Amino acid sequence: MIVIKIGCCVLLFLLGSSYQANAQFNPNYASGRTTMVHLFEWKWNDIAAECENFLGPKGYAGVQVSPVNENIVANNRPWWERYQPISYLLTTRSGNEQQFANMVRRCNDVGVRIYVDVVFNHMAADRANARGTAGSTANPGSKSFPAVPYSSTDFHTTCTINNYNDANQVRNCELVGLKDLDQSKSWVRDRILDFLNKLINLGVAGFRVDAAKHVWPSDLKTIYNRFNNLNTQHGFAAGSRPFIYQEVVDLGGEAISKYEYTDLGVVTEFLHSASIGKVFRGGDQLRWLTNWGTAWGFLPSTSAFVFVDNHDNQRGHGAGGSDVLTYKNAKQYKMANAFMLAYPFGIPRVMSSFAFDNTDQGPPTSDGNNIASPIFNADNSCSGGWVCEHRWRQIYNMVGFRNIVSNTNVQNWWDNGSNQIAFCRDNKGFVAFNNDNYDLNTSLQTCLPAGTYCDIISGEKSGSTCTGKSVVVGSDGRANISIRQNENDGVFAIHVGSKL
Ligand SMILES: *[C@@H]1O[C@H](CO)[C@@H](O)[C@H](O)[C@H]1NC(C)=O
Ligand SMILES: *[C@@H]1O[C@H](CO)[C@@H](O)[C@H](O)[C@H]1NC(C)=O
Ligand SMILES: CC(=O)N[C@H]1CO[C@H](CO)[C@@H](O)[C@@H]1O
Repeated sequence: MIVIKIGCCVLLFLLGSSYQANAQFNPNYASGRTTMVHLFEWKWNDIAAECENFLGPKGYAGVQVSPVNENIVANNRPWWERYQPISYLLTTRSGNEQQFANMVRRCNDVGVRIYVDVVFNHMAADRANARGTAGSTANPGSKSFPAVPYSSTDFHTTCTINNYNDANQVRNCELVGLKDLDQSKSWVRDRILDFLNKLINLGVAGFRVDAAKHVWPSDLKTIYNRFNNLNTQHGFAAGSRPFIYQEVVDLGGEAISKYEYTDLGVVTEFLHSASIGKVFRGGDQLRWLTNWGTAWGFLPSTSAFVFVDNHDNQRGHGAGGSDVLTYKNAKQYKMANAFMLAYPFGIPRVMSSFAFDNTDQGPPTSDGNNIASPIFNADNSCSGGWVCEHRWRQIYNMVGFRNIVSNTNVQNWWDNGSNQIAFCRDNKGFVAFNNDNYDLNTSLQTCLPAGTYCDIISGEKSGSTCTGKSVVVGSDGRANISIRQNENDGVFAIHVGSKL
C-alpha cells in the first residue's frame, strides 16, 4: 500500500516538473505573432501608447522593457545605472508602479506581451551616499540595502572576477564591483521571488534574466520552479508558465557553457549576433547562410534567443566586438535583420535604440534627468534622439513577413556563388539579398501563385498599388528579380499578403 502510494507520487512529481521546464520555453505570444522588440530605456506611458498605435497593428508580439526596479542614481545618468539595483520598489526613470501596471494592461489588451529585464545576480556597486530612483538610500560598500532589506550576510564574500576560466569565480565573485547576491540563501530567494511574482501578478509574460551566467544554474532552477503561473486575467491560458530567456554570453573558450542553462529556459545566442554581423559586414559570404543554425555553433533553434545587436554589444560592452552591426551601419543592419526574420531559426528580438556617441551615454532627457518621449515623424520614423529601428519599414515589414510565413520551411535556396541569395518559405513568402558590389538581375523561383506583388522593403502594398517596387510572378512561380548594388536596401521580399 505505502509502496504503491510512493510510486504514484514520484511519477506525478516527475511529470509535473518536466511540464514546467517545457513551458518555460514558450514566449506565450498571442496567436500569429513571432517577434519581440527591446524598447531600451523607454518610459512606461510611451510603451503603452506604442503598443496601441504601432506594435499591435504591425504584428509585434512583445516588448522587452528596461529594468523596472529601483536603481542607483549615477552622475550624468548613464544607461548602466539601471543595472545597479538598490531595492525592488517599482520606481525608475521609466515610471512608477501604477504606470507600469497600466502599461502591461494596455499592451496585453492589444496582444503585445511584456517581458521584464530582471537583475538579481547583484545589487549596486560601491559608491558614497548611494541614493536610488525611488528615494531609497544604501551603503553598497558595507552591503547594506535597507529598502529590500539585504545585509552583508546575503552576499558572497568580496572578490573580483578576473578569470573566466574559473566558474566558481564567475559565479561567486563580483562582476565589475557589483555586490554579488548569494542565491542559495532562502532569504535572498524569497526577496527575489516576491519581486518577480509581483511582476507576474501584474501581467508580464516572462523575464530576461540579466547576468544568468553569473548565477549557479541550480539556484536559478529553484527560483524558476517557484514562479507563479501567468495571470489568467491578462489573457494567459490557465497553467501558463513565465517565459525565461537567460543572458549567458558564451562565444566559446570559457569555463561556463550556454548548454548549462538550456534545461532551465531559452538562452541568449551571442554567437548569432557576432556571426550575422560578420556575414553582412562582408567577412563571410552570404551563400554560407544556407545552413544557418547549429552548424554555425548555435544552440538548437528552440533554445536560441537571437538578435542582431543588444543594448550591451551595440556599444562595445559584452560579446561580439567589432563584428556587431548596429543602426550606425543602416544598410547592412537592415539586411541582417531581414535575414534573421526571414530565416526559420531561433526566437528573434528586434533592438530599438537611442542614438549615442559615447558608450556611457544615457537616453535622451528633457532636463538632464527626466527621460524624454520619442517624437514620431510622418514616415513612422522617430526623432528627439530616438532611433526606433523597430519603426523602420524594412524591419517592421519583415516582422510581418515572419508572422505570415511561420511554420513553413526554406525551399528553393538559390545563390550566385558569392553574396547574392534567395529562398522561398514554402508557398507563403520569398526573399532575396544582394551584398555583392554588382547588380542582381535574374529570373528566380518565388514559389508563389501567379500575380503582381509589392516588395515590402522598398515600399508596401497600399490599396491597389505598390508604394515601392513591384514584381510579376509568372504561372510557373518564376519572377525577374532585381536588386541593384546602389539601391538603398539590399533586400527584396514579397509574401502572400503583399499580392495586389
Ligand atoms: C535585367 O536584365 C534584362 C535582360 O535579361 C534587361 O532587359 C534589364 O534591363 C535588366 N534590368 C536591370 C535593372 O538591370
Ligand atoms: C522575365 O524577363 C524575360 C526577359 O525580359 C521575359 O521574357 C519574361 O516574361 C519575364 N518574366 C516575367 C514573369 O515577367
Ligand atoms: C551561379 C549563378 O547563378 N551566378 C550568378 C551570380 O550573380 C550574377 C549577377 O546576379 C549572375 O549573373 C550569375 O548568373
